[in-house]
Amino acid sequence: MTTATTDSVTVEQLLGMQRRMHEIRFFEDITKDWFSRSLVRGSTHLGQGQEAVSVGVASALRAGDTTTCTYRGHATVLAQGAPLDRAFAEILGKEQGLCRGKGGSMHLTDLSVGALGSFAIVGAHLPVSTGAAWAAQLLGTGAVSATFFGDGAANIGTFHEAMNLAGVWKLPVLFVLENNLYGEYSPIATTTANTRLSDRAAGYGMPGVRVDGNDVVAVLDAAAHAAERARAGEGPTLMEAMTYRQSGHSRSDPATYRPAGELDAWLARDPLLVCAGRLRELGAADAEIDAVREEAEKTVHEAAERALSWSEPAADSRFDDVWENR
Ligand SMILES: Cc1ncc(C[n+]2csc(CCOP(=O)(O)OP(=O)(O)O)c2C)c(N)n1
Ligand SMILES: [Mg+2]
Repeated sequence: MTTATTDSVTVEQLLGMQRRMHEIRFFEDITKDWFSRSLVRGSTHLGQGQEAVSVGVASALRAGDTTTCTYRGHATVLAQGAPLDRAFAEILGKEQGLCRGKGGSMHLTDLSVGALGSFAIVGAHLPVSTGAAWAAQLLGTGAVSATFFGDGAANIGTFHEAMNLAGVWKLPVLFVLENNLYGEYSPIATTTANTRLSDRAAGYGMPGVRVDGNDVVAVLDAAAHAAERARAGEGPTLMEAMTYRQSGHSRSDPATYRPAGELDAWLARDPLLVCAGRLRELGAADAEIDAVREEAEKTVHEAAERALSWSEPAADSRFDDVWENR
């Protein structure tokens, strides 16, 4: 696993990343609470514990770059810069939601920040990001596409097809594999012969790196290197970020299948704690670190209140934006 030093970041940058991770954590906690109070229809897939992957990669991207992600995608879309209140509104099915309330938790999308979509079909989005990268290559924009997916998705056909095409055409794609050790309720070793998924990059002619996905600095370093290669025309990278979802697969899963002690070991390496440690290494004071958390809490709670106060879509708008009107 590649390790990182804090040489590549300033205290200010890292405090910004810590703030964003706190915002995402508060967002997920509030969403969980809303589901338990039946304020939301459908299901939700929370990603507490995986925030450093999205925030680290987003910090390596720039305006014009694009992302796609999964149904466990709140963090990725928020890290790209989607507004908290409109993301909350989408989950609540409100008119002001990112997709005017028609997508919900599993489909957060915000084209204005390059977030091309969250996909509920496992693996469906890897070819979408590969296509966006092909467009960037043809148009010479210099943009990079990052696609986020799970360890389970690495066993889906589209993973191999997208990786192969990106490898052979040297497309500017960053394949971000969030290895959280489980696909739904199945531990990775019960579904996957070689659990070192970064090895698969070799089959498609691209570098494969395995990073500590709970260390936002390690993720940033690896993503910045991959993005630089992609922009220079050197092609895609597979980045396997080792991480852990602290709750179950979806809201209905109590995750009782996990071995005793596993969750506690990962909670001790919570990305917020790891980042706070990094900040102290850089000389940040505890008061600064605490202030970032408090500001994030206030911002997210205010956004949640706004979203709750917004209205339901009008019944006669139910077919608007379902098909493209030409
Ligand atoms: C094509 C397809 N097959 C099965 C499912 C059901 N399903 C939803 S999530 C999931 C597990 C995916 O695991 P992983 O890729 O590791 O992502 P994680 O949920 O751990 O983030 C499965 C099998 C689906 N949505 N799409
Ligand atoms: Mg998984």
